[in-house]
Amino acid sequence: MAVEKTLIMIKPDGVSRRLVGEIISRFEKKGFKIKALKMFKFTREQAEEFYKVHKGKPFFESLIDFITSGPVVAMVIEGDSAISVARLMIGPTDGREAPPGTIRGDYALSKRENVIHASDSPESAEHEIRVVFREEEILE
Ligand code: FUP
Repeated sequence: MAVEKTLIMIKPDGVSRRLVGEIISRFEKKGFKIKALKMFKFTREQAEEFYKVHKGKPFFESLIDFITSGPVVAMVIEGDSAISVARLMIGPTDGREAPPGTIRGDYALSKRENVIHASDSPESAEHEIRVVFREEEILE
């Protein structure tokens, strides 16, 4: 048992399709605590910092265009094994391959516009939380 924090982000397609309540509800019902929550629009600079591990990859520019195209909703959730459990809940990157029952499997039909992001490791969780939230915005 390890209590972890992870960064969840509903992407611009999820917000414009009005899936925010539905998606937050899934994480609450699973048993996670919400420790921070905000809606905002990424600047290009902030988005490039958030996704810096992908810099230089063929899809990088298109990913930055997409993630800065509208508001996102980000939250820090906390619970047992939060990082790996959240990854199971969102499903594989490509919505066409994500199994039904996962968030991408239920709501996405694209690899780029795939509704949601969740940190994939303790290192990325720490980095992503730091890019999006100030320390005082996260509850004890
Ligand atoms: P994931 O961790 O499942 O969000 O996926 P990755 O870290 O591999 O990729 C980050 C984001 O880049 C994905 F959510 C969508 C986008 N992407 C593409 O648009 N095309 C690709 O071929 C791979 C990723």
